[in-house]
Amino acid sequence: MTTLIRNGTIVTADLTQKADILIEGGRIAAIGQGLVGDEVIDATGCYVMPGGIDPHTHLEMPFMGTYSADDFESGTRAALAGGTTMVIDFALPAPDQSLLDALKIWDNKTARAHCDYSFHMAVTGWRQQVFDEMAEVVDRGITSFKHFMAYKGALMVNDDEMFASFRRVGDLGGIAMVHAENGDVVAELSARLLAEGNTGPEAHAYSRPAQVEGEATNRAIMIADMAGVPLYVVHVSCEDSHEAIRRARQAGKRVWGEPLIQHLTLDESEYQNPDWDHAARRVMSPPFRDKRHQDSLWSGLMSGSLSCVATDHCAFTTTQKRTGIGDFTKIPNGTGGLEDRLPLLWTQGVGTGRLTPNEFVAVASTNIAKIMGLYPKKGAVLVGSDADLLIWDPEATKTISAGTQQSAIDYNVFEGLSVKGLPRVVLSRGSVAWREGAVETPEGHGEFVARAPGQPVNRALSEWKALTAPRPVARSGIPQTGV
Ligand code: DUC
Ligand code: ZN
Ligand code: ZN
Ligand code: ZN
Repeated sequence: MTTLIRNGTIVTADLTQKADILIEGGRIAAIGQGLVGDEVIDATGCYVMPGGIDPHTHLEMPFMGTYSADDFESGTRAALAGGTTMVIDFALPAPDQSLLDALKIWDNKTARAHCDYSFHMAVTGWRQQVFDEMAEVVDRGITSFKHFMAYKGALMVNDDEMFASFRRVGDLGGIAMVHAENGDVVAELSARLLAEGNTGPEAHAYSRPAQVEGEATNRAIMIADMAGVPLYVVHVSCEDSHEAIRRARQAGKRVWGEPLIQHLTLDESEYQNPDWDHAARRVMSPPFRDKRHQDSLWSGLMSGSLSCVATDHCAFTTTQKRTGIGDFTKIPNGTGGLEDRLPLLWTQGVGTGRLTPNEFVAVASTNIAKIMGLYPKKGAVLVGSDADLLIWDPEATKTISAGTQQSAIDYNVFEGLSVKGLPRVVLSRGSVAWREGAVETPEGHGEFVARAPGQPVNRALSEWKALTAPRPVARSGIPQTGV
């Protein structure tokens, strides 16, 4: 049984061409003219692109006394409805928990996934067991390790822990990831705001100014450089952080930045809305910023200093958000976006001329696949690649609304925004996964995708060489210190 996608224009990160695609056994078998297949999907008037990859989701995540409301069933259903054919979620051990035990728990969450998935592993505490287990985690195809520089007293790691973990990740050929906010300063500002009687959701934004993100991003970059590890900075929301990433990249460091569709679309005025629910539903970390920061993120995507667009999809219902009434620090942090990422990015990026269709594919899929070790299985339209494909109608429109979304929550932070550019048909490993408003892949169709580590990189740091070089020995035979 073969499937033929006919009459479309294939758009990849580096090429636009009119050609048909033949699919067999879940993979792309041929690309060309005059191909013949059993089942034919007509893509007239559409672009055919690699499926979106969301490198940053939190499905059924235990967080701030509750669980995020979308699980791997509703989350992957939302993903497919918006053209995303793979998500990378976070296995999140408690600070004293075994990484492998946490992985077992996250594996068990995925039984009903509608699309493929992978994991990053979070490092929330540092000890010998964690060091030892990291090798096994890499052997199981999880090659990226996330570190929280915020959430003091819960998930946060200190610099000594981060440095040790980064070195281990580097030695294993993995990628270090950071949530870059200065957790000590956030905790201090939060306590002060509460003491002054600022309990509402707008204080959440005041407690996490752009400087806490800029400082932490700079610090993580320097620590990664000393540790000899590539660094991926999640949810870059401001110029302060983007500037640090730009500078690092210019200096030849392997650092990547990931803005979210939320920060590219919404701004801090959302927190001034007099409706408590409206503002609290938009509480996430980092918070939304002003237009200057938004412009910086768009320019980063356009120039290549920022590499990927994600969602950090971590959805909470209004009831869950209301546990923070009277204390903004108890509002579960997080927003949704899985279903809306690609249509919004297309509308605001390609629709405005800020991104070409090829650049859209790069930041929504291909760059992510390359950085995360998935390419060319994912993120590509090549013979042999998984047939995770979008038949994208650039003329289709809709108004985003909670009433028609797949997500399990009762609102949508993008409510009322119009988009132009939507998936008409979505394929997951050759199976129709979304067509005419319905998800078609069965629950359990989604498979874990193992990733291979890369070569250890970033070893050119001259200071590091000096630190590790044999130390000169004094005449007494005692090694000199302090060199
Ligand atoms: N930020 C959020 O808003 N939610 C989940 C975790 C995070 O870092
Ligand atoms: Zn985060
Ligand atoms: Zn996150
Ligand atoms: Zn389902």
